[in-house]
Amino acid sequence: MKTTGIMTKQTVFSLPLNQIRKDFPILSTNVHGKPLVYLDNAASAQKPLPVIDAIRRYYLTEHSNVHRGVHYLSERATGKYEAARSTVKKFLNADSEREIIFVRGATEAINLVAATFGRVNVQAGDEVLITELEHHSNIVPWQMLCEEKNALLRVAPINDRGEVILEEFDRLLSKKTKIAAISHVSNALGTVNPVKHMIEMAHRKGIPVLVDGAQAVPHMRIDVRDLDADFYVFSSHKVFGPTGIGILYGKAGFLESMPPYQGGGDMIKSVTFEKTIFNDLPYKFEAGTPDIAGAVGLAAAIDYINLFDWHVVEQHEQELLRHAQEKLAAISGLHIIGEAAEKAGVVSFIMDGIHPHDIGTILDQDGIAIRTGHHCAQPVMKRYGIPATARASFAFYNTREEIEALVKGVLNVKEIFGHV
Ligand code: 7TS
Repeated sequence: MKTTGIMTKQTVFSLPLNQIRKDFPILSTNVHGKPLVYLDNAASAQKPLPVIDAIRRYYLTEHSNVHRGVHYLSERATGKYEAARSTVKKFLNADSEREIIFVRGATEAINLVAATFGRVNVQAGDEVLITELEHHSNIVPWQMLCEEKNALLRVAPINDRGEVILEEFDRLLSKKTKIAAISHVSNALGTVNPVKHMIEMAHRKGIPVLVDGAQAVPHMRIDVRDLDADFYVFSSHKVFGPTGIGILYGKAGFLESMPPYQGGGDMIKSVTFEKTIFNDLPYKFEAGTPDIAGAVGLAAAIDYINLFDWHVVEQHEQELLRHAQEKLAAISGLHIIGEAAEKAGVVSFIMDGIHPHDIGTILDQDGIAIRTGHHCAQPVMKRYGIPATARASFAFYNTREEIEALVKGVLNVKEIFGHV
């Protein structure tokens, strides 16, 4: 199959959306006889042809196991896998490939840090600090750790707009805090946290910080050295790459001091029944055969998004967000949940007398895909006293016309429920 290669390096001031959308064939499909309007990008983004083709090409011509054989294909697969690591290293502006660990996704990355760094550093009476707007995957692993260790999980609250109250965050960073784990962008509200500032606050007290970047990486360029993040995690599938793979970035000093997460092949230097010598970074944390094709696909996704000028992407997404918020907020009986000054890619809303699931089901009949529910952020729902929201989430390939379709669809929902 030929890669379209439609996109070339962009130096334009607005996104060539028609061209871009051709790179994502699924966006041109019909759902229930209507053109698909895909606004569930926070759950998972769609994949451009260069990603699909890279995976296909890998299995057609390059596949074997990595780091094992002396033969041609094994060396080829190893080369591709390690080249993908270099691509990720450059993408995050990390210091070294040793700091880039391939994992299954953001969830596994956080579990890894909780189970290794946490197991060694958190003891009875210590504290772990998170915020009130975390996804369950940045709550539950820490809760499990704290229960096991008899430690305390502390939570920095948010205000009514959905912003972390920074004075509270600072106050809760105490002598007992062993790590702070904070999301960069909230999946339920779209709030962009001032993570650089929050990391500075923690570092002033000598506390390391893990940043959950699952919802940030698709919307902004990340520089882990500029942020000075100690750990930064994200999932490939939200950034236009394949499912089943993601990244744990960690500063080498921390990763070196941490015990392995899983034991098995590749993470060892030598094994006897008496003693195992663990491998060097990053392999110490990559037990077993990794998702090689996934790494190849993720690198292709990064190469693809690197074609764009990210100022232009951010401007376009902010314009979509502004437009959607303005139009939706004007509908009587509709309430936007999450009105932070800094937001990215997400509009969560509720409607008087209509359950979010009904909103989602009716929109689906119009070909419009949104997510409804608690978005794996039940504490956020609790904070607002609601069980669920309807959530539209955007990617750079979405258009103003799709926002219009959403607004029209929502007005139709109102009409069906007789709230005209
Ligand atoms: N952290 C945040 C902020 C997320 O939004 C998600 C997934 C995760 C972590 C977990 O990522 P995973 O790839 O390991 O599952 N968020 C969503 C969502 O908003 N809708 O579906 C998944």
